[in-house]
Amino acid sequence: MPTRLKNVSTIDPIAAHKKHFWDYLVSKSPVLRSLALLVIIAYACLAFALHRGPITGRKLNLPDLYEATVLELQAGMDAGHFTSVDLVKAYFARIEEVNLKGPTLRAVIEINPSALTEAARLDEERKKSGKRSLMHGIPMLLKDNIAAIGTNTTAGSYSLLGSIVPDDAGVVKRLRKAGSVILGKANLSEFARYRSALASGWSGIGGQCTNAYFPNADPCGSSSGSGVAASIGLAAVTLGTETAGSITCPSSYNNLAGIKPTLGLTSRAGVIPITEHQDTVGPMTRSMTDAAIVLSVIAGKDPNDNYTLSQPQDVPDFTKALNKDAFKGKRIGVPRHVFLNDSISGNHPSIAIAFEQALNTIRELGATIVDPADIPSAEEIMNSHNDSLIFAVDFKIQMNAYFEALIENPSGVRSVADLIAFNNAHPELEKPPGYESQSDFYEAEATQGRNETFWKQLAFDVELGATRGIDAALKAHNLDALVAPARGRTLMPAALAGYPIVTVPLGFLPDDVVPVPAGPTTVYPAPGVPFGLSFLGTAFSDFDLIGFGYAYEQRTRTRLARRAYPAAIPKTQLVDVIGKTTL
Ligand SMILES: *[C@@H]1O[C@H](CO)[C@@H](O)[C@H](O)[C@H]1NC(C)=O
Ligand SMILES: *[C@@H]1O[C@H](CO)[C@@H](O)[C@H](O)[C@H]1NC(C)=O
Ligand SMILES: *[C@@H]1O[C@H](CO)[C@@H](O)[C@H](O)[C@H]1NC(C)=O
Ligand SMILES: *[C@@H]1O[C@H](CO)[C@@H](O)[C@H](O)[C@H]1NC(C)=O
Ligand SMILES: CC(=O)N[C@H]1CO[C@H](CO)[C@@H](O)[C@@H]1O
Ligand SMILES: CC(=O)N[C@H]1CO[C@H](CO)[C@@H](O)[C@@H]1O
Repeated sequence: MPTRLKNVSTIDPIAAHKKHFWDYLVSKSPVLRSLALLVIIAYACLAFALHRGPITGRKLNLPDLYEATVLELQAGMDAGHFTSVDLVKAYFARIEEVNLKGPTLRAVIEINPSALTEAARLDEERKKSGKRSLMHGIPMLLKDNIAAIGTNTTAGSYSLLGSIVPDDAGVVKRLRKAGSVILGKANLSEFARYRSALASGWSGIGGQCTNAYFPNADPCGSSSGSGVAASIGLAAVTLGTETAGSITCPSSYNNLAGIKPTLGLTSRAGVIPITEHQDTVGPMTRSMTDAAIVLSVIAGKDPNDNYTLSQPQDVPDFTKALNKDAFKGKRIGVPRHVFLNDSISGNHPSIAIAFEQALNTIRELGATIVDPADIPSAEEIMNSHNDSLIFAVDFKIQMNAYFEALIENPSGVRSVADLIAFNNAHPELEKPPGYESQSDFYEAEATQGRNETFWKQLAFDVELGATRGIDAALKAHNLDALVAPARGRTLMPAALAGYPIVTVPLGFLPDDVVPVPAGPTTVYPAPGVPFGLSFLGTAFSDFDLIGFGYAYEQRTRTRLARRAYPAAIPKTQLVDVIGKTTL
């Protein structure tokens, strides 16, 4: 069950207290007894009033923003208990509490200055003509590599600060049409970590984002801010992007439901690119239901991204996949070789223990577990770095085109070569101690376009990930999906193949884990940091994987088994903003 606002007081403890007090008084004088009775009645009335809220009982219906679901927020707005404006104010206040103050999570890189105006307009419209969709008035954060007119879109780099994009990203057009409110932009590993192997979650503009489950823990990347913001309710839902693990890993580390869709299901138009051969946009949310709602809005064809033309004729309503019986009669495989090997993944042993329990749960839910169901290309995938040439070549071509298409860029940067020079000229902004490297940019700049080697390697990658990878394992054992811990190499075959991954909470690292440095200021592993479970399937099996993620999530409800550390939990709730004219 979703958690509600904490009650100021509850009736039960008072009743217990009353009993002892009463016994004591009864043994004394009748006058005292009458007086005490009055006091008790008054106290009980007060407690009851505080508990139930004013006459209408309205406060009972206010969802706790730490966990609030899209459906709860819709119900509250439909019932008139609060507005989208209230939600925006509450989320702004929650961001203010923890982003640069207190635990300094640096999950949010920018607030959308028009969010309140957009929300007010959508509130008016709801009153007049009802809601456009389940996303109407729902405030969300976009990873800062997703263009939205009226906000900066920087990928975390000063080279793009103040740049004017030619248009909204394809997914943003769909979200606006559905009535979502763009609350702001989320911090990320700069350029979605195509710069160099810098600490996850760091960008020049946004600084070092950290996990809400342990002070200074690694949030994973590159959709770090989206992950941290969703994990503690700094927005209703968030969007991330994945090229190789950037939705899956931060969903895992931040206790979320994440969907990395099949390549071509969601448009990349207007998204700061790494490679069109792997980039995807997907939801990062606190529940599979929210993720399915968001994906249903953002999926679909876009003339500005021709990969979307390969998707099936009709995009399904992904909320129809939310079936607790999704595992019944299904065959789920375990790609044990390489992917369950801790000496390759570096996984803490507690992850494997939780994973074996998850297999039992999936069995109980009606699936046949095929174990092992190895991926034939597993070792080749582990040893191959073929994607680095694809990234380098595509980044140069696509990033140069992105810079060129900008209507304005105050930094003057118009190419990858300019970007390298900009970073070298502004080390105080882009090369603070511990974050100096831009080796990927140099590697990209040295490439000469999509030559014969490029096409060969690309074909080889698809073969590794798909034909001799995920599809081979599925076919050999007649499987519906594969399942493995999210952390480790699990994401690799899906990255190379352009195949979907659905990730849900699996567990938390134990309290006796000794924190180890993971960057200049971050640590991993660390006590209480979450880890996820990933379902993998073939192209456009997103619908089925959502069903599996949902059935597992509903049975286990792992997310609320542990909360963020106290200082990282914002205190502002809807009750603090409703009816207030100023914050
Ligand atoms: C972009 O960032 C600059 C610098 O912080 C700021 O002055 C400007 O208002 C921002 N633009 C938008 C559209 O928010
Ligand atoms: C998309 O269009 C580009 C040229 O504009 C072309 O090179 C590429 O092959 C097309 N991709 C698909 C999947 O149709
Ligand atoms: C796990 O990986 C290590 C390192 O590659 C290897 O030596 C070991 O045999 C593997 N273990 C299993 C059970 O495959
Ligand atoms: C293609 O480009 C890559 C990267 O620049 C280079 O390493 C490779 O040798 C080139 N292949 C051919 C056939 O020119
Ligand atoms: C909304 C917000 O808090 N934005 C901040 C993000 O982090 C940068 C760097 O610390 C600040 O300059 C922004 O104000
Ligand atoms: C450039 C590169 O790393 N190519 C490799 C691609 O993967 C195959 C199989 O692992 C290797 O044989 C190539 O050398």
